[in-house]
Amino acid sequence: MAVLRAFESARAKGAEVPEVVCFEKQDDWGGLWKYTWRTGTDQYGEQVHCSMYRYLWSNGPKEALEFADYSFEEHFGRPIPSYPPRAVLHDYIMGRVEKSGVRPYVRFETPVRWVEYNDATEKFTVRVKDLKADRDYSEEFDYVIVSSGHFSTPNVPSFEGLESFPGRVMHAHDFRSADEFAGKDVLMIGSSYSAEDIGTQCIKYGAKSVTFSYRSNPMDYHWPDTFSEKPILTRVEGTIAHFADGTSKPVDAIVMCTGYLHHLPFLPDDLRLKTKNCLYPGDLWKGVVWEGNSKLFYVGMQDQYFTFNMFDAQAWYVRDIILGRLPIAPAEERAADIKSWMDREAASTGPAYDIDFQADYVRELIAATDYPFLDVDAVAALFKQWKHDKHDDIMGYRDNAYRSVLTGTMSPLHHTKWMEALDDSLEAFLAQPETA
Ligand code: NA7
Repeated sequence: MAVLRAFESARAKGAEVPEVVCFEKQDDWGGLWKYTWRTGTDQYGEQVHCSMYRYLWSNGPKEALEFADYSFEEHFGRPIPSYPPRAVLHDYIMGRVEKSGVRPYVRFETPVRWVEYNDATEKFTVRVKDLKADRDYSEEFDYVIVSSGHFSTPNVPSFEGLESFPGRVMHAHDFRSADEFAGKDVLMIGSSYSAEDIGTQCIKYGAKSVTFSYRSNPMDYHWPDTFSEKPILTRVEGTIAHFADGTSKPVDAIVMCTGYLHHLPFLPDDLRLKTKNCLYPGDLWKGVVWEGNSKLFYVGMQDQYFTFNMFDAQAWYVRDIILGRLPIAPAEERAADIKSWMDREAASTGPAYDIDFQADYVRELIAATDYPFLDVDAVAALFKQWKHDKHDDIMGYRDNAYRSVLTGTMSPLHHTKWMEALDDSLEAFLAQPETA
């Protein structure tokens, strides 16, 4: 959507833009933000993209993800609180893209099956499947931009004894509703965003206890007594989970919050990005141009502090390369640039460092195009404040309010504390009195 918007913005300013086709597997746009109850495969046998769950509220302040050219205030007609539930963020994203009129460029229910580059014609052949018509077809393109996300295909490890565990075992990707865990002792494997969010949510909706099992480091928040952190799970015997420190605990269910794979089965080896979830995947100059073929681009493949606005910054950058407005640097320069970013990431000292790293990256991209001004430093400061607020109160940080870096407006407090706000609908959230 960011790429479509980027081209549309150039067109609106009088640029001649090429024909753009967007192939989308789902039946509507919204990517991960498009919720479905489905898990596993969909009605066509395709892998379900959605990793979202009911009751998901933004885990970062909305002021940090605002599009530079479309404020939340503009969309909702008034200031709204800082941590909206999924439906509200979805509405915001949709509002902006619907307004831009780019829907005709998207072929829905059309997953890409294979992409091939032909050296002789210097074109890509893209083979897709029209799911509704049950028909395969191919088309040729000068450029390909991979924007299929990387928080959709679950990374699912295994642990001894799971075969005979009597309770539910699932990955966060398939988690939909915390209600099923009410009254239960739940074990979360992992110590990142999914573990933290699904764990806190399970307690919010009545789980008896949540145990986190970490591979590298505990999260070390000030957890209420219903939570505990254990080192890695070593085995399961019946309902008893055993951990690396020799302790054990009976559990009713296990949720693997073990992250996602960059799964791009429609690309051959020489075009396929292979990376773990990190801030600067290798082989991508400026984080977007494929080193093996500079007519192939990737948008949004990084781990993210900056999200929507980083995708925009990348989309505008890619657009300008395609429009011939930005040059591709010579190979040696590109390699040195990639290396310097990767070295810098490797020297990370923690979240504040990583936030500054991504802020610098986004700033560099924005400076090269006509993307509207975004106060990247102010956004970085917000992220640091957010980290601080989480550290202070992991169960209550969503009750804070922040100032929009776009409009300067201070967000109102939500009418109900997050722990007590059990209805995550757009209507319930927006029932906010304007004077709150
Ligand atoms: P992340 O942020 O990629 O984190 C994955 C977590 O899973 C992390 O704590 C890993 O431990 C852990 N992990 C991965 N493999 C294993 C195995 N084999 N055993 C135990 N633990 C493992 O994914 P999330 O789903 O939490 O967040 C994804 C995005 O969602 C996030 O960026 C936000 O934008 C929202 P590690 O610390 O690497 O040892």
